[in-house]
Amino acid sequence: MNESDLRVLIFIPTSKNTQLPKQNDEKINEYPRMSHNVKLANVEISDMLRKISFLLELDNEIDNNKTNLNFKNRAYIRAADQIDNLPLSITSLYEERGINGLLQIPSIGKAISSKIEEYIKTGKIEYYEILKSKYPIKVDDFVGLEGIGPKTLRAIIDKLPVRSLSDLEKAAREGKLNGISGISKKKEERILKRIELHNIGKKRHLLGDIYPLVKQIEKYLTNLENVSIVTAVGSFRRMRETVGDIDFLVVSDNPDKVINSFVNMHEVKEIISKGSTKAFIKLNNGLDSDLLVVPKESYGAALQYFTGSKEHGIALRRIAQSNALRLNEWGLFDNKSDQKISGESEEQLYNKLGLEWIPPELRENRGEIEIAKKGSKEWQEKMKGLLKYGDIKGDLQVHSNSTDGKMSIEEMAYFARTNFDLDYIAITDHTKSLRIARGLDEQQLLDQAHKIQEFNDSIKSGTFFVDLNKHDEEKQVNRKTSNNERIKGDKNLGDFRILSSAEVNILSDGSLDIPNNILDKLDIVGAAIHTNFSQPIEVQTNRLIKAAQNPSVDIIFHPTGRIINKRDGYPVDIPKLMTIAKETNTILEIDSHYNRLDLRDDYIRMAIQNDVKLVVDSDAHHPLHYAFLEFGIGQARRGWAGRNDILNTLPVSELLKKLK
Ligand code: DGT
Ligand code: CA
Ligand code: CA
Ligand code: ZN
Repeated sequence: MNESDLRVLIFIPTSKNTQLPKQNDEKINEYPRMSHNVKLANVEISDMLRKISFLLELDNEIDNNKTNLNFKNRAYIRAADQIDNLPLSITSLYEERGINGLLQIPSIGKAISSKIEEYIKTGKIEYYEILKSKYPIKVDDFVGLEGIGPKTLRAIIDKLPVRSLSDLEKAAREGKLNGISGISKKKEERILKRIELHNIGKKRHLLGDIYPLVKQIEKYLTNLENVSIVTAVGSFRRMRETVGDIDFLVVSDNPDKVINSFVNMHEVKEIISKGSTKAFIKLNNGLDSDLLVVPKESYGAALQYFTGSKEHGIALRRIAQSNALRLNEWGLFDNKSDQKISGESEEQLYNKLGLEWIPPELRENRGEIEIAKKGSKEWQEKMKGLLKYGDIKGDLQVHSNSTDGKMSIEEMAYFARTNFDLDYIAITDHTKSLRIARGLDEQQLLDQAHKIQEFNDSIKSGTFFVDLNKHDEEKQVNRKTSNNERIKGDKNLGDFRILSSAEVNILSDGSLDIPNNILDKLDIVGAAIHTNFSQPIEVQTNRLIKAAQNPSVDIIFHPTGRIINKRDGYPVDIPKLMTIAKETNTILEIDSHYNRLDLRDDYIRMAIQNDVKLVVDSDAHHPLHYAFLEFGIGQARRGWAGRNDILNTLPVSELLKKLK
């Protein structure tokens, strides 16, 4: 994808609370336009590609031309990974730009784009149907099931009548897998454990997976006649890392019409129920969705009720009760007179209950209600200092195409500056022991640091962004949307800084794969565990402690190594890690990639209570991924993080002073 295309496509999620991320150019940041209906979600498309890859691999076992097939199924996985990481709607992209739009997505070539086109147009892919007809299994059940790949499954289905996940679970419980193609008793147990984890995971969707779809539906509802306000509420508004179902609240004086439009969206698979003010549907991607339509005078009460959490709501009701009031989704009522005393404004509703307004991310009944007493100085201070969505000034985990990133350092810098308004980024390519990512060795790291120094010089002298922009301008001649004005008008371009850095690999014994004398030549150093996950908790904790005690290590990246719904991460003694981090002045990262969100919210809170410093990074492998910062900030807020707790809210010079 080239820069000019990217700039038009790029999408920054809009904040639900307080400050919007700084958005200067409506055109660029606008969510891709939606037609009259909501269509295929990105996850549906990527799921389909994964299913094709899975079946190809099942088939692979008997195919002679193995190399070719391996190449092919990996191409589908790569395409699916890209799609999962794109914070913009593929269907909208296709509607706006046709097959050429699809071809701009990295890792999507002719063959795959035409299959995506077929899927969008017809809801089917012939190629998949043919593959599927060869195997009588429920493909959906097995794709993405960690630990039981196509190869194992093929061995199983050739021997046993296993067709679905529950068949497999049953066979594992009965000990029937043991013995098939090298499946040990231990592996059988592991398979069973994986199935259990998978069953839990299936029910909840990753926030980042559904984010674009939710925004799309929000927009669709907003554009309806008779609709004045639309808010996506529930766990989505609270920025929970996973979402069970998605709840929409709409203000309208014509609920019938809104409900009919809602249940008739193209994206709807099934109408579960439909009343005069509520509807409940199932979407094509398996996500359930609730809609509540209220009149304006009930908006605040409904917003409060429907945002939850349930526990927070129950606590508020108790407060209401003890004051002879009654709280429900229509308003706050006086028991005696039956008069409504609040309803339209959420803030007023909190006030009438003797509380200050509480940001949605904090509404989990984890102590917020006790502190948020009306007029409480402690609360007011906390809220004034609470991390906001525009507060992150620099991104300290950014990958370039020197390793597994998709774009050059220059491009990553350019988009960080022009589209995300960041003041600095650290280039944190992987190091040599991480072979799958073609990690850098000592010399390559030093060369990269040298190159970065030169970039910084040209940023200072004012040539860096100008050259990039010129290059971009040439490509844009025929394009209607040009945002050169804004870039020219931006006085601060020369203030940008690229930090030399690395994501150094922590080895099994806690040592690093790059010596300190090299690391000390970099501006900032992050370290992370990527290998050897299955060691006992003491071993893993000691690895991290040793890394933290290393004077060259500034940050521990994604400290627990989890992938939400996929793997738990390695076991870590978190309180101990916190203590050591504090003692050694080591920063812990909040990795914003929505499948990591690591540290998670409750650990963030724990870190803050222990005075451990944190940073919020995107872990970008592509400029679009800077948008993920939103999710990391959301988790930080859920952990009650203040600006002061998050070091990359500081200007770069001050940040560097805070390092070891
Ligand atoms: P989810 O969907 O599991 O990610 O979590 P939520 O919080 O979105 O929960 P959901 O969709 O079941 O309900 C949306 C909100 O509606 C919830 O956050 C609070 C409110 N709510 C639902 N059920 C109850 C209830 O039984 N009592 C009270 N007080 N509120 C409820
Ligand atoms: Ca929900
Ligand atoms: Ca719900
Ligand atoms: Zn990493």
